[in-house]
Amino acid sequence: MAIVLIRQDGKLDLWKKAFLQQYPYLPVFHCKESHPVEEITMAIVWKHPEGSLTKYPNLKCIASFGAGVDFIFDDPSRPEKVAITRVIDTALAADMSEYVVGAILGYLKNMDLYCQEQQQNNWRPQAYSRISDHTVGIMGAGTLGMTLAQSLLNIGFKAVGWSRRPKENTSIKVYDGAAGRTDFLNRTTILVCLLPLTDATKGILNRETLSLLPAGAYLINVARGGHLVEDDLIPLIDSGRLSGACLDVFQKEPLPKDHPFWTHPKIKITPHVASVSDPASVVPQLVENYKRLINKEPLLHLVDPERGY
Ligand code: NDP
Ligand code: OXD
Repeated sequence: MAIVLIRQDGKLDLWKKAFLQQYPYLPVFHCKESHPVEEITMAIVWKHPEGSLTKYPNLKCIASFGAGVDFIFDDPSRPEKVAITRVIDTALAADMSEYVVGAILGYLKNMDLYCQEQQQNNWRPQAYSRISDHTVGIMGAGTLGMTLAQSLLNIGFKAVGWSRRPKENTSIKVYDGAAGRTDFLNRTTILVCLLPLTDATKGILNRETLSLLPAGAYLINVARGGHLVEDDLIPLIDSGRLSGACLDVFQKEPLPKDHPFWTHPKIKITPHVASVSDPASVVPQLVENYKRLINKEPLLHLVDPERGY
């Protein structure tokens, strides 16, 4: 039994080193070195090349390096009966909260505008808003969403959430399903998308749904680019329906150089860095699942293939 690491972002050596630092005798290979394909039982993947999983006849688990698994379902050649797992990690959740809280506070205090003004030596004070003026709506009240909810409550924000299934005993009100979506959006002045990308959530941030927000609401998308109908965003901002957006994820990444989002003054862009799996923090749970495979024990953080997350 052995592990193969598959990713294309130049971080293969870094991850392999992290595994071996913590588990020096682990049979872990990266996909660009010679490795025994018949022995591979676990493939740990991040945006792997389509078709790259087909060469492992004894694969038992496809593990995402991150929280999302949409790119695994997107590979039509993935062996369908193989278990899929994802990362659930307190550091990943804390990082996401820090990013979103930072983006929200920057928005309240016009920080982006002042960055632009500074480029032209302009001294032009603007009205700002306060934490008490806003209700943050967390679309996707799951692992990351509920951690964010707590961070927001800690600093005095009102927050609401939205999930697929009803939830009880939560720190914030969580609306659910299609029936709860309109009420959720009607109350939300800052919308944070933290949904998984599935058939049900693709394109969910569109002209119709975003128009259910109060006029002047702000959008933060830190989930996946496929949630946003990109052509709908700029007209909504230019008409004043939305006051702006902070986007960390895009339909095509890297965002093409000629994309209109780059130059829009009310769109803030970051390069898919809201929260990045930290090898030191995440390696133990990946190795725990490898040991569980060996011992034929139930895997942690299994993804439901029917739900797609
Ligand atoms: P979870 O699976 O823990 O939470 C997902 C939430 O979305 C759940 O509350 C779930 O509802 C809800 N949901 C799913 N489908 C629907 C639907 N059709 N309608 C309403 N609600 C729905 O995921 P995580 O919180 O761990 O991660 C969320 C996403 O964040 C990841 O899938 C990934 O795409 C993205 N991400 C982005 C990062 C970045 O750097 N930009 C970093 C890490 C993650 P229910 O509770 O009922 O199941
Ligand atoms: C993830 C991500 O899903 O980094 O973990 O986007």
